[in-house]
Amino acid sequence: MSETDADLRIAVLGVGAMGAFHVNALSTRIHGARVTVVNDFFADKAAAIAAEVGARAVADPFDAINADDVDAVLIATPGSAHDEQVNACLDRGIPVLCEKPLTTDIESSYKIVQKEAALGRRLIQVGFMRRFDPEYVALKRLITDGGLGNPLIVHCTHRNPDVPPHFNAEFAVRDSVVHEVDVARFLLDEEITSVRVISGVATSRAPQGVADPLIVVFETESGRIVTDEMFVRTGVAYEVRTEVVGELGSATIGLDQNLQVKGTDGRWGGAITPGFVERFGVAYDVELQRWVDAARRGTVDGPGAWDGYAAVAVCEAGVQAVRTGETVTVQMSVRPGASDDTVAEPEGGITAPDLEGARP
Ligand code: ISE
Repeated sequence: MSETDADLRIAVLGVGAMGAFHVNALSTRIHGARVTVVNDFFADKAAAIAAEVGARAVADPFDAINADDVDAVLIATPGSAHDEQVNACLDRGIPVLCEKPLTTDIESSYKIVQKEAALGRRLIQVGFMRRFDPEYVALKRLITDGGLGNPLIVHCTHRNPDVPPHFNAEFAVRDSVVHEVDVARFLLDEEITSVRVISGVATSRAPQGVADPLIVVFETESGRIVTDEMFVRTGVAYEVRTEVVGELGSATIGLDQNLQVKGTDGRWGGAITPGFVERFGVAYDVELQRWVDAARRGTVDGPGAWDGYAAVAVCEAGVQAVRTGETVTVQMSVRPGASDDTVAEPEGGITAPDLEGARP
């Protein structure tokens, strides 16, 4: 940026459902930013989304990253494209918000961690939006303030109403369980050291031979246990709950406690959340606003390359656990310049997000 108070000019790579959602947010609800360039594998899709927000469509993602009218990049392309695209952002020295996964294998993720460390400044944020959800923020604060005493166990439930047929157990680990991996690291402030995946009777909604649901059991460095029920074809709704059990009590989030109605039909109840955009819409917008604000200050204010790498490493162990049925140890290299804080935390700490102007 030439002026510190100028809008952050953003290239969005990949405008499938998530990328298009972010383009819309950046153009309507997020302050201090504007989308100048849109890129997608499908040129007509890029052109249509670009036209909606007064941006230009660029066919080559690397031309988009290196364009003169781009100060920062948001990557929402398929995971297999992330490695080269994130590296190109580092080469140019501009901030990048990359949807998970950081890359699709441990080695390339670690190389990115090392490359950013060598640059001496943080440029990468990874799209673990749950860290910006008001309920997760409140839970984290409760733990940090000692309200639960020593947290002993985290129980997670992650249910999707439906997914495409290619979504097998390994895919579910990489694409869905990855969120609980980050949540566990965020809430407990320590690394995950081993993973076990148990599958029982599968739902008849799952394709033949696909294990769904799964119970994933993580162990952390200090020996805490995290359980995750991962069920991606419930046929019901989007349900993400987290309960932390500590020495002084327990706390639960994600109870869908919205408007409760008692009707003349003799029934009572509220609305169930259909999908992740509805459940985490506010979190996505807070994430974007904090990323934009931080980028304009020349910094990063959210989960970074190390968190992306750690998630890839744990998911890789998770995939091995699916394949072998064994408890698999997570293989992680040393964090460059590691100090006591091994789990990166947002620069702004765990303060409640400012929701002003960030409602989907
Ligand atoms: C999806 O990619 C997400 O990120 C959602 O948050 C998660 O609930 C879903 O299972 C994933 O497929």
